[in-house]
Amino acid sequence: MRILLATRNPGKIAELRRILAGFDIVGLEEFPEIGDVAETGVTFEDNALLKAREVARQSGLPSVADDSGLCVDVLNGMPGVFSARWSGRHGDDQANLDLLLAQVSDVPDDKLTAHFTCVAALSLPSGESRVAEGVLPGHLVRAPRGSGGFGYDPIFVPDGDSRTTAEMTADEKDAISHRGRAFRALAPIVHELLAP
Ligand code: ITT
Repeated sequence: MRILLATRNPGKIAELRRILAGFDIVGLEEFPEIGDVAETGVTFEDNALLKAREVARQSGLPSVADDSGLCVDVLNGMPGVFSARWSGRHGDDQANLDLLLAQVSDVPDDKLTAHFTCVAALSLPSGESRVAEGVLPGHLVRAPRGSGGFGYDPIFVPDGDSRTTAEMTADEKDAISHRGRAFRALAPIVHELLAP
């Protein structure tokens, strides 16, 4: 059974292939006619469903999409769904991270709690949809460390570890990450809805 993952990010495609072994996972690079779906929702679930539904409608294939971000407690959960464009420059990881650090510069270290969240959505061409969530709790550090990962990884330390997620190998991060957790929670739902 073919499943379309609504992303052009090869890392996400590889991760979902590992978790949904047995399914034929393809990415949007095989569907150049499908353009980017605007993430206009106000929650991770809104955006994941928007993308999964639109891509399933256009492709005629069961489709999976995810939306994720970093939620900082003293900023009332921001940048949240705006994580990729917090600085106003979409996808500029360095600018987004610099702005966030500036915004928490006066906050005591023990108040720098935060979590990554990911919502993964599965939509069928019929319109039926299901979602699953993954969360990774932790705290922020002011001095970026590590060169792995992307986005806010150099300033995020998960609970139970002293390393930032940028100091972990890809496998170590996948095993605990919000995205890994959301995709693994979605796997039984995919099997239930799509297994022959
Ligand atoms: P798609 O094309 O697949 O939609 P995207 O760039 O919009 O990918 P996400 O929705 O997955 O990326 O993530 C939104 C932002 O949240 C991302 O640009 C980062 O700033 C942040 N983020 C999400 N997951 C992260 C992670 O595992 N490590 C660090 N930052 C992350």
